[in-house]
Amino acid sequence: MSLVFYYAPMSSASPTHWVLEELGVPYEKVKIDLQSGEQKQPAFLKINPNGKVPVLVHDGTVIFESVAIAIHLGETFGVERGLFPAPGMSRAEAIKWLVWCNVSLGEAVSRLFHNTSDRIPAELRNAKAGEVAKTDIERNLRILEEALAGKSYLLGDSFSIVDAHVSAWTTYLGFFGFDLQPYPAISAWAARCSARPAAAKIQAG
Ligand SMILES: N[C@@H](CCC(=O)N[C@@H](CS)C(=O)NCC(=O)O)C(=O)O
Repeated sequence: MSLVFYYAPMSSASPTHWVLEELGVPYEKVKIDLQSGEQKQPAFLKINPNGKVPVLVHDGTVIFESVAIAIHLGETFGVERGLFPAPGMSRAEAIKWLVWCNVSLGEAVSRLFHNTSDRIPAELRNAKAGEVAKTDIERNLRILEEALAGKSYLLGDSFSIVDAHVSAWTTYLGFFGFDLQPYPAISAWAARCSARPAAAKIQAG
């Protein structure tokens, strides 16, 4: 079995990185230098025509899109390790939160980044669009807060790779200076998740 993970530290690849570490499966890491534009070079585009990380190559099959990778890893390695639900309603909930994270929360975070980060050329940024993105993130955080109220983890009492994937995104929000204090259930859950040994390995890059 072969798993090759193309990534960049502190990027959209971090949720995948965390999931791989939680699963404890052997994998090869290949760091892509986003600053130098390695992701747009022909060698990488041959692997992922989108020119983005993360990418996972599993026994020669290329999987891009971090949420697709999380679902695949969960189904393939997570069930037997108690880190992803077997098919059924709980599996449906797992997929719901993973997809929500990228399509709803993540999309707003990406808009915030593209309209406010100084890594984006000033002429491409729009302060008003950045404000709208911030409001959308706050609305999504209220949804997450409600889902976590009275629960230790997103799917109930036990940690799953869904928590790793989603809390990697809330950690990323912290780098934007987003204050999670007004969301006590998210703050407590995020602290539980980031205390896991796998989380420290992600920070190390
Ligand atoms: N929807 C994709 C987003 C991937 C993505 O935006 N990756 C960024 C890293 S933060 C990237 O590789 N950007 C490089 C570029 O666009 O040139 C996913 O979830 O995998």
